Amino acid sequence: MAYNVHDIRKQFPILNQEVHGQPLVYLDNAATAQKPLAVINAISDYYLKYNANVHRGVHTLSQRATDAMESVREEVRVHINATEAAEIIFTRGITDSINTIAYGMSNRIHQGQNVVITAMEHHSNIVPWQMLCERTGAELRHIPMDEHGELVINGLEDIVDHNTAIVAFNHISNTLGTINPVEEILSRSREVGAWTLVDGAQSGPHAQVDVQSWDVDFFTLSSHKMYGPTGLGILYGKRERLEAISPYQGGGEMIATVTLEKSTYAGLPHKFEAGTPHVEGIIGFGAALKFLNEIGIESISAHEQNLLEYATEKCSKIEGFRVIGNAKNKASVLSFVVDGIHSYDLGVLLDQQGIAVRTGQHCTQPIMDAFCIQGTVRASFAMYNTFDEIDSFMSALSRAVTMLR
Ligand code: 7TS
Repeated sequence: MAYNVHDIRKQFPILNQEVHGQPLVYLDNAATAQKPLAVINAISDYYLKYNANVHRGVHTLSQRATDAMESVREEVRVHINATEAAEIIFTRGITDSINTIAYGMSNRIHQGQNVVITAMEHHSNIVPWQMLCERTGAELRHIPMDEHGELVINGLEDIVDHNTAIVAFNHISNTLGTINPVEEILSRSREVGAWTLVDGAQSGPHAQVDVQSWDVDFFTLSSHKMYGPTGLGILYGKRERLEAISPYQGGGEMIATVTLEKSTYAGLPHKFEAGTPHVEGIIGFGAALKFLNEIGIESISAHEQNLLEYATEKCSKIEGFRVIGNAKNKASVLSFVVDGIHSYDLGVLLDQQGIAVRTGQHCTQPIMDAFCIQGTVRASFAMYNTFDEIDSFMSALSRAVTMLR
């Protein structure tokens, strides 16, 4: 079936509005994507018909809420091809997922070992590992990148060695759009027996991932970047890995027995899900996943690639325009600077013309340092963006540049 962006847009009522008297052009999708009616309706249906706490009530509404939530766990399992639903943990987001693993590994790692990340991680995949290294005396290493924003993996054998406890890296960079060579990095990590974690924050809406074919230990997704609700992350972990680490939050529902002196933990997935979960979020995410899969991630990604190529070519006509991140293998993120103009000023003038972009460091300060810049303007595309919107963005950008020069 042909990709029909106009039909898709009808599912996102928020897009149909004016900002500062101009039609909204939403190009901040790498920060968070808009939500289709299917997600909004699923959440409202839950609150209108079966709101209840889960896993605790004998009553009908609680059963319905529990069934709805657990069926999403199974849908996620199918989506990423995990072996069993118990390997799918609901967290608060990517940040929470990574902290869960970094904290959980505290008593498995010691001085003399190392943790490997890359030069292009989001702060949420840097700081938790720095904290782990501070606690344990382990060394933090990184895989460097070149001037195109591609990882330099020819020195991988020296960086990932027999003392590497875990290698944690993103599939797609939120700032550069680079699609990283996941399989090469995983393969080297396996060779030395290191654990692996892939941050799929930016790949969730753009790429289909099969965790078994990757043979990755941990993989994490963010609901709100996949057209689902905020406050929900997915943490996949191989059973034997999840069983080997400790939970970092204690509380209700994650226990088997509790006395005033001592507690024992529940099995997977509950061991990592202390407290009342984000039931509405999980139900909304189930609807988002269904919506995404009905359109098809491959079709969406092909559409976004066309938008990226079109926008990149158009932008190059603006004097002083420089793309930050021109990897050969790149997703639909266009980060750029315009010489002599602060990214924040461009962002404000774009907003005045109805264009929503993100400006600044994008929680990736080390990338800014590597490119010797203070920040970028970032336009990131989603399934509902159109070529006409790119034209509006380009006209608005030209106008902003003229005003600021
Ligand atoms: N990892 C990557 C690659 C990300 O892009 C983000 C969020 C995170 C981790 C953190 O996800 P969270 O859901 O826990 O916040 N990235 C962005 C962004 O690029 N603009 O706003 C949030």
